[in-house]
Amino acid sequence: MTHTAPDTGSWQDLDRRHFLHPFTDHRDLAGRGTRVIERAEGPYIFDTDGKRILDAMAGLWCVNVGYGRRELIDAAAEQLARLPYYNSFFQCTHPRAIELAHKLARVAPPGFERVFFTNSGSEANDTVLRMVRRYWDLRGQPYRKTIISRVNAFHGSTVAGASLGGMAPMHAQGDLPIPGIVHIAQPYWYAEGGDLSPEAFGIERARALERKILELGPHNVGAFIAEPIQGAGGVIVPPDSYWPEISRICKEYGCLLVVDEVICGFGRLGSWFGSQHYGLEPDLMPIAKGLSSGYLPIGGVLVGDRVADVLVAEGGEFHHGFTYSGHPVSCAVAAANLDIIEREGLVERVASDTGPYLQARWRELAEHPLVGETRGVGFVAALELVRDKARRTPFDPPGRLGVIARDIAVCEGLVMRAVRDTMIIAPPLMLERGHIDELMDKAHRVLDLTAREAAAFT
Ligand code: PXG
Repeated sequence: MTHTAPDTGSWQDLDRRHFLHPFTDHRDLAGRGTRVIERAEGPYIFDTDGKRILDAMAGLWCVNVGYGRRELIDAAAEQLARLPYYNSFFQCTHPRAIELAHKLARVAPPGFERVFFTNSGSEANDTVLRMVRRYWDLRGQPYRKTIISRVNAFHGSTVAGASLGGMAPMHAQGDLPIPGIVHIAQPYWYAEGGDLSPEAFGIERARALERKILELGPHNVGAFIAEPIQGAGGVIVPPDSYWPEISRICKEYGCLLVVDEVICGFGRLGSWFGSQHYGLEPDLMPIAKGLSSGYLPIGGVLVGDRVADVLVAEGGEFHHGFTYSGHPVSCAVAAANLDIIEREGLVERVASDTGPYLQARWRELAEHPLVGETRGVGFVAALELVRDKARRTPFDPPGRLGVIARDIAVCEGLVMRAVRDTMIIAPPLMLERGHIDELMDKAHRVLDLTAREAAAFT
């Protein structure tokens, strides 16, 4: 029997008829068609038309070690054959989850000895919500239920994840946030800093946390949650003054600090965790994405001793968990992934070699007439497309030029995302300098081509 693979058109047709994509306007998508990604190797993805594209988003911020890694494929295959599934409920456990938990305790900052496994970052943040509230109940302070987050934060798409996040379009669908979650303004200096210096603005936005805690009453506030650098919100790098002030406030009022490491964890900022880059001492760290480099779904919450000691010593049964908590195959792949990161020194490379190189070259783009600001840390970066550089005037309507630039980028063989009119990258950590040069050549060309389109805007 001969078997011919469907062509691009047939895939697109079936896709349109049956597949509801995440975060997608389906009627719009049906009109525009989809790009069918079929295989990947190293930092490149290939579509069904054979086009090779440099994936400067590492999938969706996750393929840290790059595509096609034999060790990860073998780890999955071996574990599938030996024990494809067993649960870790009812007094059972299995070697792969134990090994991964042990490895995580080794790479995590001191004071993080324990992990609760989930399947995604969203489930990790649902777990955070329940753990924070359980912790304060056990501490005899049951009023400390409110969690403070930030506008334009992203913490996932489940009900708790979307509520913790600060995305207005998500809140508008489904009557979110759920009670007990409130949001303060974000440290987005370029868009919201006005005449303040970045330093002054950072302090001002951190003090929004203090004002909110005092408004709610410190005895009612359980935790503050934030990404070290907001990812999906547009790679918002806070001014240097921001995090030290946030740390001071959390300590002063005794509220837990939850640092969402789903994007910044596992090397992206040139440190194992984004918390370390900013010198933070979190109580809980939700993780996912780079934990397995996206090869299989897995997430978790790294639980600091302050919380873990109470949950373990006094908590009794924690009525929470998932069928696939600590899935053996996902754990095997994640452990092999951490081995690669360690063996190849990817964190150190991003810290001292390829990260500084990428950032220096990315800053060149600030010379372009369309670019109002470039920013980034390690292997995550952004630039702002603006109509008037001097006045920081955005394009009107917002977001349209960003989509144009994104589409041009793909045509030029580069995945570069648009968040409104902010162009962002978060490439695989295994990029070599040659790949970075390729990325930059393409980015320059994308900006030049985008400028031609921008000329048509009034
Ligand atoms: N926290 C952060 C900081 C994230 O970026 C999640 C939690 C949720 O993880 P899961 O595994 O449940 O998706 C994320 C996810 C985008 C985009 O448009 C970003 C994410 C997810 C979907 C789209 O950049 N980040």
